[in-house]
Amino acid sequence: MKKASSHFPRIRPIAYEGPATRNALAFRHYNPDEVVDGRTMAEHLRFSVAYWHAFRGTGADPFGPGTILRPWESGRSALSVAKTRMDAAFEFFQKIRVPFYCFHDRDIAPEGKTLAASNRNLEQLVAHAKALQQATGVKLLWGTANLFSHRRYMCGAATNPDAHVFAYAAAQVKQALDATHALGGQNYVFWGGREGYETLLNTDLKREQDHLAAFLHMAVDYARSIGFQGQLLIEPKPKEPTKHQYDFDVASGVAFLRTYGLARHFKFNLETNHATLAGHSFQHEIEVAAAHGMLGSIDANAGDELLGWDTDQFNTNVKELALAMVSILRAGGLGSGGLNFDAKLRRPSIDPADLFYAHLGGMDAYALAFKIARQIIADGQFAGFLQERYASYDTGYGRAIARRQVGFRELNRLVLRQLGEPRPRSGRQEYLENLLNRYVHG
Ligand code: XUL
Ligand code: CO
Repeated sequence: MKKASSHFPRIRPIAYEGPATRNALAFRHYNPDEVVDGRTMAEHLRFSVAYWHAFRGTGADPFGPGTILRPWESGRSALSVAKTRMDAAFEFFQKIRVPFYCFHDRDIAPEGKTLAASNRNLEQLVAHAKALQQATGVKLLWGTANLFSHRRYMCGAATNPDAHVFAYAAAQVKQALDATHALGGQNYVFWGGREGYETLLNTDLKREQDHLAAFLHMAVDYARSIGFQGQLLIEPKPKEPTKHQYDFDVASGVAFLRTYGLARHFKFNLETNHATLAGHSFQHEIEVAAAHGMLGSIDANAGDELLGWDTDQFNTNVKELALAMVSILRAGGLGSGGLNFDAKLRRPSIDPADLFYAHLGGMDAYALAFKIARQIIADGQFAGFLQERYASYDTGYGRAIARRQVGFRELNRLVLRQLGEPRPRSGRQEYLENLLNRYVHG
């Protein structure tokens, strides 16, 4: 591999300088090498850059083409541009000090005229990525296939009414699984970009979900057949681009996976902005996934409270992230998952430096949230409150209820003869909100 000159000549690797630093290109809270409980912060947080936003995002919106012009986006052919772009990407990964990245097949390699040509392009870029991974130590958190941009997928991929499109999508995912496996990907993600509908007038909802399940079973079988050990993940999103998406949220995802005998093969990749689009908080989705033992990975971003679409912003809301981290840590962490910045620069953020400000801000916010969450858990005040709130289920008839050892007849007798009227107790919400503020703001 030819050693390219720097694509970010004016930016040095980002260093940890502590909370007091005035250097905007330094970490204030994220110290990748700091050891906490026997593991480095880098190992705890497992940050990842999303290739599609950081290196394919142009700032385009429905009202105008891209504004973000990168010097590496020029060359003899689409393939040579793809390779130079990847060199720039790995330089960025190193300088921003993320241990992982994620991609869609079509982010890293151009689509060809035929599937065979697309596959050949992907193979070339996988070889290039492999060399760059070896040279830098940056690893693949997860791979996925883009089954939503090309017009063939306008009515979905696995849920397309035309079996021909289903077959094409299967062939594409086969190749994307091969690529992910070849690069040692630790997970593989299924985000159902157009697996939903625009109108029920032309949609057989039951058949489409049956087909989606068939597709996922095929993916499980194929992944196992090639020896892929990574975790398979479903990424829920309620809408956008379709009006209704089948993997609406974690709860509907769990119901779908259980219905079709898929639950033991999958966990969830939760995206903050997808949670809020579904009318949930980020922490809610984490708690629901954790309750089912299916918390897999995080697409770290944020929406805008005033907008109803997926704005994919970098999240700097430490309070929201502290609550999320409490739930993640209580669930035992993310395992093979990580914190992937599925977030993009705003249209006017056109300088390469903006890529650095954006990611380091997100990393610092998560690192601070991690520290706050650890303090909250260590102090045990919230946990103690919860334990006491539910204590009546720990002994006596309460325990018998929880263990399903009593029924309506016994409880009816108990209330009539002994317990009488319950004595309500305060939920103490305002007290708890104040307590939380003390941890977040001091
Ligand atoms: C879209 C989205 C995707 C997935 C991967 O909203 O989040 O980028 O993360 O396909
Ligand atoms: Co995402």
